[in-house]
Formats: sequence, C-alpha cells, structure tokens
Amino acid sequence: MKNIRVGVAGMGFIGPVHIEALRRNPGIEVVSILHPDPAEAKAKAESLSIEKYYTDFDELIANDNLDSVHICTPNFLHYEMAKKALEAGLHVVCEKPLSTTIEEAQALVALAKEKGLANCVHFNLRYYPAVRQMKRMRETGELGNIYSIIGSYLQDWLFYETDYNWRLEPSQSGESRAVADIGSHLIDLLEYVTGLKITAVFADFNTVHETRKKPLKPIETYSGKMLKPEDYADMEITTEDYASILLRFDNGNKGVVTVSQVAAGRKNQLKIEIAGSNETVMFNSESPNALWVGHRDRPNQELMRDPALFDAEAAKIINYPGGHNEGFPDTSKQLFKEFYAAVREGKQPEKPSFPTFADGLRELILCERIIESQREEKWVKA
Ligand code: SOE
Repeated sequence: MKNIRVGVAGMGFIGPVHIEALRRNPGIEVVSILHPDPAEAKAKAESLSIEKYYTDFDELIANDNLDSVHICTPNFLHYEMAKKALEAGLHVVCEKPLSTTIEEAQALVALAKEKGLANCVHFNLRYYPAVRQMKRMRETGELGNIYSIIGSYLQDWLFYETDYNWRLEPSQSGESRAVADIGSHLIDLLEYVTGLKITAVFADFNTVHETRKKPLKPIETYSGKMLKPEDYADMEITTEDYASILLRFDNGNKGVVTVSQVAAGRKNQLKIEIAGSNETVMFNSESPNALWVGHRDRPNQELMRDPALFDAEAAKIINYPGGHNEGFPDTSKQLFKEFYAAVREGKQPEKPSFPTFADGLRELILCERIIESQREEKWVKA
C-alpha cells in the first residue's frame, strides 16, 4: 500500500503534536514542514527528522507530491492556507478555529464540498474513548433524557501578566481568546456527546489582566515561563481571560460552561457533567481513563477505560488494554486514524465520524453569538 504523503504547516506547540500522532499511524509519511523563519524551519526539520522544509506555504503545497496538509499556524492564516490547499487538490486538516470569520468558514465548507476533498478540524478531544463512551451511553438510551449540562475548561498557562503568546493578539488570534481557544473544544464536545443543539447563549467575560508584559522576542505556546521581567514591554489586552456562558438547548433544558486561562494549578482541565433522567455521567480530562457514573438509588460507579467494558463503538478508538493508560497524544492519533481512512478513499465520507469543516463553521457561529451576547449583555439566539 502506497504511503500517504503529508505536509505540516506551523511548528509551534501543536504542529509537532500532529507530526507525532501522524507517525503513530501506519502508512502515513510526514514529508515536509513549514516555518516562516528559515533557520527555525531548518532546525525543526532536523530535530523532527523531516527531509523537506519551507518558509512559504505556496512552495509547501506545490512540492513533494503531497496528498494532504495540516494547518497548525496562528489562526489568522488558516483561511488562506486551507483555501489554497483545497484549490491545489489536497485533503486538509485544520486547527481550530477554522478561520477568523463566519464568511470565510462558509467559503471553506463550500470549497471542500465542491472539490470533494476530505476535510477535518482538529477537535481532538472528541477522541478520548471515555468521551465517545458518553456519546454511546446517550445514543443507546442509557443516559435517558438530558436534564442539564455543566462544563468547564480551565488552564493556567496565561496566569501571570508576564505570560504572553500570539493568542493574546486579536490580529493573529481573532476577537475572542479563551472562548475561541478552549471554549470551542468544550462546546463542540457538549453538542457532540449530547446530540443536542445550543439554541441561545448568555455570556459574561472577564479580562483579569488588562495589561500584559509582551516579550521582546517571539515565544511558543507554553514556553513563556523561561523569560525574565526585563525581557518584556507593556501591552493592552482586549480579549477575555475568563468567560461564563449560560446555554439553552433544543430539548428545552439548560446548561452552563466556564472557561479560564488564569486558573492556577489547572494546567489543562476539561470537565463535562451531563445529568440525564436515568443517571449522570462526568468526564475529567485530568483522569481521562475513567468515567464517573452517578445514580440516585444505588452507589455511584467508576467505569474504567477498557475495550472489554466500553461500548464497541468507543472501543474502536482504544489501542491499549485496560490499565494501560491512554491520554492527550492518543486523541490526535485516533482522529487521524479515522481521517486518513477517508483520505485513502480519496474523498470526504457522507457521514464522517471525524470533526469536519462544517463543525468548525458551527463553532465560529456559536463563538460569534457568544461575543455578541457579552457585548450587548443579553441572550442571543444561536
Ligand atoms: C492553548 O490554549 C491550547 O494549546 C489550545 O489551543 C488547544 O486546543 C488545547 O488542546 C490546549 O491548549
């Protein structure tokens, strides 16, 4: 079987995560990378043992007979790159958010459809087996009717005013930060697991650090802890560190989510708790191999990630026996396993099991409604 040839654009935190996950899937070869700085591009290619490197996206997609490209650059570049890649006939995996405007995302959804190419947004958190198990518990009726949904996504990598990253700059990241960056994962999961649609939102944002200290040299996501105070300049911050959002769902019931990037000690904790008419289920990404199941009339349970105990659909994204823990790096591996089965077929499946550009568009629409609600201090229909 011929290897699928992949190029990866963007070498910050997430680009190398994609590369590692791609390499854990047989039959996929990462042949080239992109970084805008020539010295960095060369150094990254060497450290990752990748033969070809480019500083220009047009060159990346024009060379080396690529089948697909992964876009892992700052957000403002996603649209142009995804458009060019689709026009060049390449299948595309794009980081979230798919673009910085709804119009651009709509154009990408239409273009991918017209070209018939496989398209995916990297909502990798869907690929925790316990998350898929929750989805199956809802689909099989075990959970019952959904009464309420509570979610949170908390991080601390922007806790200090000296923590800085391109995500703090709206010109690179977009108008929203915490909601677009981590709220998008959380809200995507809530709709994915419950099968419900959000019909209205009421948001309240807070910018804890209205001024931050910008480093005088570029740094990668999560690596800012190494700098000293004299290496910074003051910078006004207009995007949210924190947000709480009330949600209404199309079954008439309600929920709430909170996101924060300034919660000390919460490194990257996503929690969702779904209360159904039969039982409650709770997933915490800090203990991703367990699912809490709550009962009213008998003792609560902890269901361990084990292919022998999980629903067959959820077991499909488990590669190790129970007790042999799987975590964050495995989510992208499992996502790419499903996406590249479509790439081998040469087209987007009719009912993709993986998150698509259409899902990326959905998150942009919800994010825009959330921003509108925050700005106008009122409920906004989604
Ligand atoms: C930074 O907040 C970030 O890398 C997000 O962009 C990712 O999507 C999330 O997985 C971890 O944190």
